[in-house]
Amino acid sequence: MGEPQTRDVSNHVLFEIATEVANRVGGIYSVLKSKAQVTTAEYGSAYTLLGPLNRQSAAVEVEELEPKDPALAATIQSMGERGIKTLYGRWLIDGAPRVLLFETGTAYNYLDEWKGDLWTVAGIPSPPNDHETNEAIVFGYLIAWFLGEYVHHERKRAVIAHFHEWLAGVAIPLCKKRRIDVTTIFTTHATILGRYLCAGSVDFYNNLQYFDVDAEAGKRGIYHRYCIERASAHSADVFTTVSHITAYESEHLLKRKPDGVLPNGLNVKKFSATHEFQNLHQQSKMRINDFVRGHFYGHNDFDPDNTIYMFTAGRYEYRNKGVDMFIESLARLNHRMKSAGSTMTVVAFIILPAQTQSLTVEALKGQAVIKSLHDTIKVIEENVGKKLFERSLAWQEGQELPEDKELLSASDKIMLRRRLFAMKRHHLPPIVTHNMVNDAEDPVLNQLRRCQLFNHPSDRVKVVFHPEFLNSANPVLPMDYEDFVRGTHMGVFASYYEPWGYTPAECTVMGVPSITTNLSGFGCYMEELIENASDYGIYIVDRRMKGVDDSVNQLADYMFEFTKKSKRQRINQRNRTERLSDLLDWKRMGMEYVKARQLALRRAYPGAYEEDEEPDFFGSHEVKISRPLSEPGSPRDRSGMMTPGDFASLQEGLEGLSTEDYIAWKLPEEEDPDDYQFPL
Ligand code: G6P
Ligand code: 1S3
Repeated sequence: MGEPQTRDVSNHVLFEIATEVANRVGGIYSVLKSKAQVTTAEYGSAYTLLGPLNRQSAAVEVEELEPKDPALAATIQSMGERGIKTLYGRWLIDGAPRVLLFETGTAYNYLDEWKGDLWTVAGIPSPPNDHETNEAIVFGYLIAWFLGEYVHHERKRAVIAHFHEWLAGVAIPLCKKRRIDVTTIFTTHATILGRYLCAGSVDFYNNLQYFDVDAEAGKRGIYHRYCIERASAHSADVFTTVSHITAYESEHLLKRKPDGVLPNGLNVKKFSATHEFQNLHQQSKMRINDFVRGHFYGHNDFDPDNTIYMFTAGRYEYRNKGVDMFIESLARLNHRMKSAGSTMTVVAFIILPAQTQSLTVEALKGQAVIKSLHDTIKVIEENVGKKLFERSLAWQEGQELPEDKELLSASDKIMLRRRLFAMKRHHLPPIVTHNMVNDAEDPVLNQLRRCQLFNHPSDRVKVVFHPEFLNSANPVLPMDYEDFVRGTHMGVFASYYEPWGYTPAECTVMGVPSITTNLSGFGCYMEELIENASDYGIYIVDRRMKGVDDSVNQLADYMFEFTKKSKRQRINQRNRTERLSDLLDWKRMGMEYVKARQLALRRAYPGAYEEDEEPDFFGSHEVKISRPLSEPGSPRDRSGMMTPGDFASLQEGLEGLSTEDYIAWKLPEEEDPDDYQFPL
């Protein structure tokens, strides 16, 4: 590197590079967006996110600004003079971080030259028609270009470039080869090969160390992508993943043991009292009730008060996200509830975006007939009210009280009868809300059919497949995802391949119990951290040591036991679940990012630190959260706090850094539900 010892490490600059900056695609967008607040609090204007420009989403998410940092302004200007268009501005989210977005289209004239160069300097091939890879190459070369120019203009401060995922990783080997004076971190949120292998029918975890990685990538036509990911992992100063399970996978598939684990946090908004989120649950549940009444019109023979709403949601990766296991377990749950004569009903929602043509007429009709029933009853209510008032005014002592029968006029009765007739249905309530592009081959629909989950009146488990993400402008289920989650009773995420898993974590901070597996990063984290996690509404299905059939039964058991809880027990459990939310707050999880950055600086600028030896940033601790106060104590209880990185190797020795906020976390006091009033 040019002048390694001269840069100021304590007053450094941070760039975070990803393809999902101000551009929602998947999990990385959630990571960057929710983390922005803690990172801007730490860095202020020394933090900038770099990403490709997607004009459509930038138009609503980014407010354009003039760069104040002279090095940044000079770099943008010089790239601009060579035809590269950029957008610099503030991302309009909590924390309002600065972003610099590159219009990759303005650099495509360099594509062939850069592809050739990538082969020469890193031995990475690139086939002609892989658009995603072409984008990754152009973006990577633009980032390397940017960083090279930036450190030429910024001579004093050290620069950390933190890259997320292979799609943003091409610049890392380039930084190494060109000896650009920056220190790099690469965080992988999954491995390409792992995702592909798991989606097939291999016994992934038992064979991890035996895969012939090049051959497997070649067979799947992803060798070039795999090369980019592997080169990113190997050329970065610090290599990290989002969980221990993905660390293990990376070690075997990418052949570099990660330096540490940077788990995903959330921007937790705490309520001053627990009953506030309980009230929100009730309000949202009422809105789900409205949908259910419409969807099941003519078959509303189950009592909303004895109904449990469960759901799964995520990217449509049928096997990886465990949707196969969820449906099979629902079938077994249905059988058990029927055999046990349960009076409860479970409505299970499957929310996975798939290719659809439109909402079905039946789904729209369901909401429409209920709305007109509602409207008619309102008119009748008014008529009856008016009549009752008039009769009451004319009432004399000694007369009979007004009779209910007289209150309903003949025309009211006809109106009502019409609405009731409109609700007659000669077929079962549908299992899907949309017309699917590939109905006959859709894996979810086919499995629901195979398991005969058809919403029959005798079924205790009803299903609704909503193949589109939720939003409040949807005419059938008009709710945003967050409101929907709050209104449900339980999230079920039976993942087989899940490096972290935001969905159960989001449930936790909203106080909604969830089921996850010990193959998900989140599940492993919670299992390590909490004794009797199920008391806290965190159920973990064993998909490691059990056969598939046993795991399915365990999942069905968890759900069945949950249906047996009383309302009071559910309320208590939600309170406990919500108390775990601080555990997932970026204020705590962000500590691992701090450690990774410290390690990156030490590796690039060892001369700037007094001790020669690299401290064990990710050291290990033996601490566990004990069971809830309202559960009987256990002599095995351990107490104290940790973050997932503590199970691996970045911890300790962070001079001048207070770990208080992150480490000395204690469970908040349990609020007794008797202390507040709620209608049971
Ligand atoms: C919250 C509300 C209560 C409501 C309860 C329903 O706790 O504050 O008013 O009775 O939710 O719980 P459930 O599990 O039946 O949806
Ligand atoms: C990945 O997104 P996915 O749903 O494809 O990254 C997410 C953010 O780190 C992570 O939560 C998830 O498990 C991964 O799988």
